[in-house]
Amino acid sequence: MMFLWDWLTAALSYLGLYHKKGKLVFLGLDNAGKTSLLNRLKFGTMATPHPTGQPHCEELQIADMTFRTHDLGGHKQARRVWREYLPAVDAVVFILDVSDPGRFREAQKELQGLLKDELTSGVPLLILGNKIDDPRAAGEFQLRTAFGLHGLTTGKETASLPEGRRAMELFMCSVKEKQGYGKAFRWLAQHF
Ligand SMILES: Nc1nc2c(ncn2[C@@H]2O[C@H](COP(=O)(O)OP(=O)(O)O)[C@@H](O)[C@H]2O)c(=O)[nH]1
Ligand SMILES: [Mg+2]
Repeated sequence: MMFLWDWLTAALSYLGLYHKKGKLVFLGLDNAGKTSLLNRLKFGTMATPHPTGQPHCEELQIADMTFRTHDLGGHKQARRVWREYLPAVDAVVFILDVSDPGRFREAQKELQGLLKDELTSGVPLLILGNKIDDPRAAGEFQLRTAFGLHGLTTGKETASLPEGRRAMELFMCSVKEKQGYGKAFRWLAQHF
């Protein structure tokens, strides 16, 4: 038990979430890497997170932090489900598969919908460009262009935000190679 607790504490500390309380939701198209990321948070294992009874939704709780995933795109039903959960979230993580430019348009549509959503208009938004280990991966600048992020993001280093702006930033990562998301979550943790 002690060992497990140490693991939990270490994992949350790494992400800047130790002693934090809140609900995070991971959104993105299917295949973006949401389930893989959730599993990584669960001590880097491939253990299966808690099924929620919804086919495209999973939940993981560590101490006072709750992490939840929802697949976007396609199904209207799925959209209703995550919107019902959204009013209660403290931060949103939007995950993109950077190795699949064929789905950038579809992903961008979902991101636009999210950016326009009044339910989460003030909530910090972390955009993760996942799968940078893949040889086909788009670069960060290319991704910012494809997703219209130039001038929208608020800075990787700054904790203080311009008046009235929501915290928003893009970080590149590889869940597979355990790269990039630690820094990204530490950025996010400053903002809720
Ligand atoms: N190359 C690579 N593949 C990844 C990475 N993260 C996830 N995957 C793979 O992408 C596929 C979809 O991942 P999954 O977590 O199920 O995506 P979800 O549908 O968003 O939950 C799986 O085959 C993963 O192994 C990554 O960082 N790099
Ligand atoms: Mg999944």
